[in-house]
Amino acid sequence: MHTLLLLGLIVAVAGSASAELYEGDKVLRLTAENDLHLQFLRNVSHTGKAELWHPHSIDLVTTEKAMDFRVAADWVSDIQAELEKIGLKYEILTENLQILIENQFDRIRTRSFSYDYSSYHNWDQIESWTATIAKENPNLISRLVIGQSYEGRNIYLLQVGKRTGSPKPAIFMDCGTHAREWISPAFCQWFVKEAVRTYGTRSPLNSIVNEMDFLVIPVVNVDGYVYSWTEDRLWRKTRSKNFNSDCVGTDPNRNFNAEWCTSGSSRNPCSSIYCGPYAESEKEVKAVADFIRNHSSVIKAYLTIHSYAQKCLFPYSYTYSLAFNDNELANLAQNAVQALKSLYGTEYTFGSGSSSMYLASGGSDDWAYDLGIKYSFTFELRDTGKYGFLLPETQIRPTCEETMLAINYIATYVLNHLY
Ligand code: DDK
Ligand code: ZN
Ligand code: ZN
Repeated sequence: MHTLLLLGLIVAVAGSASAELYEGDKVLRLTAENDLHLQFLRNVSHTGKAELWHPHSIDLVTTEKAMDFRVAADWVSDIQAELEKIGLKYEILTENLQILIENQFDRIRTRSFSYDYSSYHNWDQIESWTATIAKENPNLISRLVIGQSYEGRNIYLLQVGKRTGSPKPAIFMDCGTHAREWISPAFCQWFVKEAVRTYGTRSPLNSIVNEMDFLVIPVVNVDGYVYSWTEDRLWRKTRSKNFNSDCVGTDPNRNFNAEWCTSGSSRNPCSSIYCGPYAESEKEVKAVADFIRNHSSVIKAYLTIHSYAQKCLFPYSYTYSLAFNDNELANLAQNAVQALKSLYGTEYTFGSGSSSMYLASGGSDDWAYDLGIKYSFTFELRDTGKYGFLLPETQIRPTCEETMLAINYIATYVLNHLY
């Protein structure tokens, strides 16, 4: 514990800030009502004046569904005028994105520091946390390095489960695949902390870790995560160089070998959903895929934690076709989001990725599912756009607490339906 405290103090003093990349940028929520509106949205996003924030593929914009766009400062007044001219209704979600970003970093800089799970942590802190928590709980947690990132950082996996001396079924869960989705690594840390806290008690989580192993990667995309702390808070992709372009990075969740680079992904290295030069081109993706392949006989469920949208998704995302156990997955998802809602009333939707979100090929959940892991879920945590990726730290605890209920539900179900 002392190591962590000391480390925290140093980091709190050093702080970190993003360059002013988003000064004056606004986030607008728009609902297109006709083809003219759709055409306008496609045009502006191809010019780069506005960017569909999340979901990411402009060709999937339809009428009826509200869509959030980040509008670059220089174009805000032009675009607002255009929107009014064509009668496209909008709501301003964020007045000035840079201020929201700076507020978050200010709070991180000025808070009195202790390793608490209701704060966002930078990579150095998380890395030393993985060492400490494993060391302090040798009968429950072991730490493995499953590979290195493009920039040479270790990718850690925490095996969380009571040592029984015989092989146990396992649930694999990864966080931090997308750099800017900070609530995701915060959740993986929360989960491990809860496993430690409830160990030896009569809690559902304790029964789970007695009989199964949770294989948890707190941050998959470590380079991107670091970059989101130091350079660009809204970075999504990896940080690998592209040979044919000055644009950096590949979308790790389009880089898995599941109908790779077909629908809902881009061959343009500048796109935030760039699929990469080939499947598993990213070292981080290869490390995760290799680990899962090598342990596929014990892994009974795959969970990947993202934000934001408040959704529980399951295969498929690369096609509108249904998974063979679609009914079972839908039931499971429904019960999981119901458990989640029971705590604070937070509403999640659920369904296959393609029907509930958008077509997206090369995703880890579809890949794991096609490998034979029949319980495969993508969680999109809070919120639904008010803060989006800049979810305030005050929401970490409630978000993690409610998400625990959904994860516990799924884990218990899997334990009772081993295959
Ligand atoms: O990768 C995405 O675009 C989101 C998380 Se930010 C998930 C999309 C659904 C699952 C894709 N396999
Ligand atoms: Zn994501
Ligand atoms: Zn997301």
